[in-house]
Amino acid sequence: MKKTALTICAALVLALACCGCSKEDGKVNETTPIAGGEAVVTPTEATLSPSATPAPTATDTPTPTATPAVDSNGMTLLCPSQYLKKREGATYGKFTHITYYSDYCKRDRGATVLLPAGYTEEKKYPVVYLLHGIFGDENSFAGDANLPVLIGNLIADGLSEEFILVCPAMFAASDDTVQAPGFTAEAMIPYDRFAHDLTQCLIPYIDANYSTLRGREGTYIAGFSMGGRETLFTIITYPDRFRAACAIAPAPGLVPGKDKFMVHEGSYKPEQVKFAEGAVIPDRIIICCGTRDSVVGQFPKEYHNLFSANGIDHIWYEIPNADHDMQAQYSGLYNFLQVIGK
Ligand code: FER
Repeated sequence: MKKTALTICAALVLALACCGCSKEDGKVNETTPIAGGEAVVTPTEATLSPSATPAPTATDTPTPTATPAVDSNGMTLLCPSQYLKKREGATYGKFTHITYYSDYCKRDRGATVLLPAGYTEEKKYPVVYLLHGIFGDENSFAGDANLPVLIGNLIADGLSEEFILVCPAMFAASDDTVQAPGFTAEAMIPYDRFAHDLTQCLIPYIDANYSTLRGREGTYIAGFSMGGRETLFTIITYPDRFRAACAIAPAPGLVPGKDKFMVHEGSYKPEQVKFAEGAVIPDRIIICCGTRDSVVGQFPKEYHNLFSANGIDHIWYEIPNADHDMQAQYSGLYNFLQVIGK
């Protein structure tokens, strides 16, 4: 097979396997609640548009675990399956689509927002910014009907505090650059740029328009795969802005490396991945990955080793038998969302 064909195949596999999940057509009207129903839509055709990220399939759903294993850091290795099922007595929020003006990108940009079911201006809520995988967009997580269920159940059980979930579009191009399904250094630049758009434009927009617990105390960040890499990039770049962070199966490229997809120049040199002495930094950083992740392989573990070598306190755990999949995502989120407000 020719190299270009290989790259396209790899991109296709990734578009199918990665990025969280998305509404089939990826188009959501302004302020229209996004359907969070039971049905999971599977794309009929694998296109390579940014919105072509698939919804989870039955095989992605975690297997039931009666007594899930917990590690020495208190991480529950698999998300208990009952947290992904609707139940009596719990209430579930709905995603809405918003648009904010990014002064950084000089253009309007989209995001989806999941308010807690009982949202009221009388309270101030922490905010979790959740970053999608490569080729995804702001609809990637909003297309996952299980996500509001997981959150509602965690809140109903008192395991999570109520919080606002914001799912941005990470590809922060300042012009009409298309989010091409290519693995080139150039195509990755807008992903790193998102850290600046987030801190300079999106967070201020959310704080101005919702009843939030502003500042570091109430601001959290997490992401899957490319979103995990950008979570790490964002906290290294803006360490004092986030209370806690979670990188689920973070993709390569934060530091130089090479994998089957491309050569990564590295956003930072390994020795730059550290916090200054006495700096205000996140209270909790979680890095996790499936034990059989076929997309990012050992890169998350290498981040863990780098963080350890550079003296960054963090939690590392592996999700038994998970690939680059929903099982890994739900495990990471199940643990991380319990950190909110604590
Ligand atoms: C890579 C492998 C995986 C990469 C990105 C990914 C930028 C992202 C995967 C995903 O988001 O699911 O080499 O390079």
